Amino acid sequence: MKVISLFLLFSLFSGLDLQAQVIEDAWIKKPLPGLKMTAAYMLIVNPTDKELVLEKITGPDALYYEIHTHKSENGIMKMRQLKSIKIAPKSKHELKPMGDHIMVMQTNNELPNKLKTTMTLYFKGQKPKEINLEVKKSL
Ligand SMILES: [Cu+2]
Repeated sequence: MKVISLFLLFSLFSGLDLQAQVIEDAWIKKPLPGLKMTAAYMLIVNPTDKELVLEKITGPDALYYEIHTHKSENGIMKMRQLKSIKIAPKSKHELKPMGDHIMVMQTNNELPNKLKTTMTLYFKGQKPKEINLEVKKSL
């Protein structure tokens, strides 16, 4: 019995440790009138000793979410889809306009009227993490 409770305690602790990533300043751009897509940005902080891998995003505002980056091709900035975003141990990764971002596709009609919304981030090997985002106009 003692062994089992110790084991439970240990898994509880390691579970907390795995959830140690921090999301700061998350926001989603209010879709422009008539447009059914937009993008979301945030700072992902990884204070742990292990690499963080963001693999998937879901949310209530759109049919699907993709991870994108911008790449210059012949002097023209183009968006490219990525399979994941890796955040090295003890480092930060900023999703920002003209950089890596979360593409929000086939948005619903409610999103432009919201002030706040949510998304669920799926990091490899971790429990899904729900985050809050501000809905705001482009800077
Ligand atoms: Cu994009």
